[in-house]
Amino acid sequence: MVDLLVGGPTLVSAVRWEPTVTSTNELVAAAGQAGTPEGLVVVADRQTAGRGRRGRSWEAPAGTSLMLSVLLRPSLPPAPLPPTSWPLLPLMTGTAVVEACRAVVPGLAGRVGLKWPNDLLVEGVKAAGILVESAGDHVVVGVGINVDWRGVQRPDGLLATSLAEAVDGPVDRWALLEALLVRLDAGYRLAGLDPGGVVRRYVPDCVTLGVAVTAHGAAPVTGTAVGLTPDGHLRIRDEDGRDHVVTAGDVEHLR
Ligand code: BT5
Repeated sequence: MVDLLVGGPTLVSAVRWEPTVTSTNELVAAAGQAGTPEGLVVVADRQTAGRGRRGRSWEAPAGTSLMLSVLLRPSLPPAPLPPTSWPLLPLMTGTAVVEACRAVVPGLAGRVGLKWPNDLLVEGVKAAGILVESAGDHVVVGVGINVDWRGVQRPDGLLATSLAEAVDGPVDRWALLEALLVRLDAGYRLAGLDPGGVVRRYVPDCVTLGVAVTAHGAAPVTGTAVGLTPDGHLRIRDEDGRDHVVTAGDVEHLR
């Protein structure tokens, strides 16, 4: 992957660091509407209205996490991605996140994985989330990684871990940011060149595969997660041997 980076990452056009924002996704979406070029990155120390998927919230004590959003315009050269392939971007981002975490925190190797579609789990507990939102011709890729929550009062009732807790040692937020942007750049360019490769690269890190799950959607489905479709949808085989394809929603690991 990295050999495609000869000449360095080209995705990033500007990086803005903000002490406090409502939501980095909100800021970058507004920039996208205003015609800002691809590659704006907004990083915040604290969010007052951090967003999760489906109207949920993302909470993180100030200064403990890496929270950022990147503006993409996937229809543009050099490797345009047709809108039909935009749903692959969350999976591409998940791969970049897990690879960056492993690269910067070697003690995590073998202990991190992606719960479909794109929660980063450390030994089964969530340590990062991804929110990809699109409007018109732009896409906002939002990533929140719990970097170091040691000794920090965590939000009430939240089952979460952080990278530093997992390895019982410090983790460099800025090294993680750099590692993530490099991998997002590579993954994004590869997605444009070979959309089918996004799922192939994602599968080895997906800890949902082979696990008994319930997908909570309009009609809940329980069975074994047996694979992904080329579009990145989850295939669940129920106890009668019937396959169900789940395109979105929340999946619960049953063991
Ligand atoms: C996500 O949603 O996991 C996507 C989170 C994306 C956050 C980033 S931060 C930078 C950018 N700007 C934003 O405003 N958002 C993005 P979802 O799968 O819906 O998970 C949300 C659920 O995870 C919540 O309902 C909580 O149960 C749980 N949660 C909230 N904060 C968490 C945290 N820091 N660590 C682990 N779990 C958390």
